[in-house]
Amino acid sequence: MGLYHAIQRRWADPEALHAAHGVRRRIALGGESELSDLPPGGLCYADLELRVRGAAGMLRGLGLRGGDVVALQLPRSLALVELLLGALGIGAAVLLVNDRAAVPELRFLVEDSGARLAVVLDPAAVGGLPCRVLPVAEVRERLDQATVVDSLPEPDDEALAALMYTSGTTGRPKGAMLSHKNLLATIQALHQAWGWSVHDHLLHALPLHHIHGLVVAQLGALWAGARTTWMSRFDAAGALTLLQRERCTVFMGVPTFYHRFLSLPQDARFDLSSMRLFTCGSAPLPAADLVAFRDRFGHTILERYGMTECGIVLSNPLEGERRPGSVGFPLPGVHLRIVDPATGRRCETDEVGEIRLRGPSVTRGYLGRAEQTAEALVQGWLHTGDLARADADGYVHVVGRIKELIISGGFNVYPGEVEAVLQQAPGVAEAAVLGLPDADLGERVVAALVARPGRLVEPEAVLSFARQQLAAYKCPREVVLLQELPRNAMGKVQKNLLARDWPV
Ligand code: MCA
Ligand code: AMP
Repeated sequence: MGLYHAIQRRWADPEALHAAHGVRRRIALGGESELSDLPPGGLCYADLELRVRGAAGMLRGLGLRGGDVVALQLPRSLALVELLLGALGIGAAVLLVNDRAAVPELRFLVEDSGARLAVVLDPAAVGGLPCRVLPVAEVRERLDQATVVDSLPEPDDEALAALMYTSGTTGRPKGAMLSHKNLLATIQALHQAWGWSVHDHLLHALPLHHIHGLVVAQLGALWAGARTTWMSRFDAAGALTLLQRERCTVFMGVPTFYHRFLSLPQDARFDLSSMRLFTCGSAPLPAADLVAFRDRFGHTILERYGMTECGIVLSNPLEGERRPGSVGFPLPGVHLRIVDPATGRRCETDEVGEIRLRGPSVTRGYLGRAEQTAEALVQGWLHTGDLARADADGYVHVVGRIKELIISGGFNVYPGEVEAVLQQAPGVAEAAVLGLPDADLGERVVAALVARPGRLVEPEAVLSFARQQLAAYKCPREVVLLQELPRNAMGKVQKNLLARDWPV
């Protein structure tokens, strides 16, 4: 079953859509498009389908075929959704790129993925790479002139649908290969678990280039035949105003969103009576924030857990207790083990171990990275690198990570990737990057640097160098200069000491 085909069949399914509103009139997408390409009243499902078939025609016209990869670096826009679904419709796979990625990051992704076509903001950024390039500035016109494709043979459900890049301890991001089946498994499981329906109205403020914003939120809503209202950039007061004004029913966020809701002045009041579901994930939601949000806004946030490599796999229940500090239970079809990472022994109740998973949503591996695939996937079990315990009632509590990962505002930052860049900055000999607790972002990125002998290191110069190479959210917010980094007897940098004594 192809992902687009499966979604499209649901739009045409009278049970799902027609009965409630009539498919020709049901609004799929509305709100703010950064390319201003949404009609003022929003776009209905029937028009979206026509446009997707147009995008499929355009992509075929550019020589794209089933099995090819298309890189999409577009801001939030109808064009992005058309190209995404159009690519899936012809059996091509998509690679979504942050519209604020630095040039070297974009080049790496386009090259590593072997993309045949790259739709990018600045064509010069991918100059010299062996792929066709289409500037975002030309996309709208091309899509509008495209010939609509009548027949789209359905791709196999094991075919590659998306390459989602996540980094690793060694620095370079690696592309998790997600099939149509993998993505559908997450969408269908959440559809049931969260009670999505055609009557839902989602306020969407997450970036569209991650599983959370793309699959869980956007494709989840389209699968349900629900309405989506887009917000270009998240702001707390603006989001709550929209929830109230648009009478939305569903909102999905990272913990930073909720922290910012709670930071609004106490006298800021919003009518959230239309809402039926607030979900949270991508990083741990402090239990106190769940409780404070419930007290202040009258809704209990539903926290869930996921990972690019497997989509969403654990969730608190829609009905029943949503336990603060917990990510709930495995979704149907997901097999969970919490094990001692050293021995593989299954942990007892309340004993902390690594989360290991298998199920239909789990990736088959990383593109062209056999070794890293073998490390992450052992006999079909995904080793997540996250530490958790299951309590006596089976609720899973994520308590930490084995993997070296910083989650800042819901975005993953891999210290190794940032260190590799900082070590090339003027005058820098060594760099240690770590995450410190941060009320707003959960964790913030900071760096300790050691200068080359006889060289002066200017933190400002280092940061401006880093900004050329890395998206801004990965760049350290604080930098300190040290004579040497604290190391243990094995020579390993003791980041725990740096964190404990910060600012060292
Ligand atoms: C923006 N900036 C950040 C971050 N975001 N710095 C550190 N950490 C961040 N997360 C920087 C910008 O580069 C900019 O820097 C300055 O902050 C202000 O930019 P602005 O856009 O105004 O930022 P913001 O509004 O404060 O953004 C915070 C945010 C955003 C809205 C929380 O980070 C966000 O949308 N996060 C969601 C991440 C997400 O969707 N993750 C899901 C992946 P300067 O001014 O210096 O240029 S995880 C996933 O998919 C798995 C499966 C899962 O479980 O969900
Ligand atoms: P990503 O690789 O961007 O998909 O991020 C996946 C990681 O986000 C997981 O391995 C966890 O470390 C973290 N994560 C996602 N959801 C939660 C959550 N609810 N609580 C704690 N950590 C989470």
